[in-house]
Amino acid sequence: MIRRVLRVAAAQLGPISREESRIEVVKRLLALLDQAAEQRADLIVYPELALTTFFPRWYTEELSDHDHYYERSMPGPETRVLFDAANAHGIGVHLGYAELTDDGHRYNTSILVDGTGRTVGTYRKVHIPGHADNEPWRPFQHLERRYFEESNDGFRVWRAFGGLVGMAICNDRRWPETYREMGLQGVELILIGYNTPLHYAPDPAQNPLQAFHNHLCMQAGAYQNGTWVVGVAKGGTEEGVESLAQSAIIAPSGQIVAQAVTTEDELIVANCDLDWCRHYKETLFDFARYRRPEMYGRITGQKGVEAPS
Ligand code: CDT
Repeated sequence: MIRRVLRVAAAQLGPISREESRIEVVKRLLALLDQAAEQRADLIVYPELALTTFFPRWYTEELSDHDHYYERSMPGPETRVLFDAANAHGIGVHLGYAELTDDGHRYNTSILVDGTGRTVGTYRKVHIPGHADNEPWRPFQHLERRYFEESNDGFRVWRAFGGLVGMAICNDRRWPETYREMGLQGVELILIGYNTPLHYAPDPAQNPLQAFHNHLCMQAGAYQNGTWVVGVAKGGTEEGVESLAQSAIIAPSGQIVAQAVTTEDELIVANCDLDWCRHYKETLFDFARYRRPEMYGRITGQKGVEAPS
């Protein structure tokens, strides 16, 4: 039997400063792409909001004051060179960016393009963390709820790279529903970019656990759905804010098979055998045999906690 082995490169980024131009950032992405080509990767996975600094940390009265951080098309004028270069190498690309639509909607988005240059799909972040109003008491803000809408597109899975591929973005990775929605579509590879500050203002007791929680949720999501998960950070100290690195490629067993060791631009590569997923999907997590959806009504029927009286 021919095994479906996809060679995946997770392209972690170090910080992007406020002054850095798109063209300068794309040069960094191209350098990582060159490494991915040298290592014969089939797919390169860049993180969330990979083209700019993490601008939701700054409050502006007018949303439009941050418009220069958004892309109006993808590929766009400054990013086309990246997709052309990837296509020349026959490498697929996953890239996170801020999307501003023609009719004025703002999404935290990722695109997946295959090795022939075909757009497989786009994903718009479902779980938008942080806050929408100015909260100057914080050492830095997390205004994603001001600058991005919650997407209602849901979690799709696409046939690509010889398998079944889905996407999620950063905070999505903390929610089991994210993985299960895709698990129920047979997903074999989930691509996730993240920007995770080490300081969590609402409960700093969580600060030392950031790295643990990052891997905990992605490893659990991989194992419980029998899928590969690729988590890719923009880490390091960006505009004074320290963010988690530790990008990881996780097998359907839940084991980490490759992990970044720096907080800078760094490529890690792993051979992802998509047929390994069957070991879990056809045994312990044989959904059709063992799941009890009739017992899980609250999961979709209820939003917040309703404690018994
Ligand atoms: N980018 C993103 O979603 N970051 C959040 C930070 C915590 S909420 C302030 C995360 O879940 O990692």
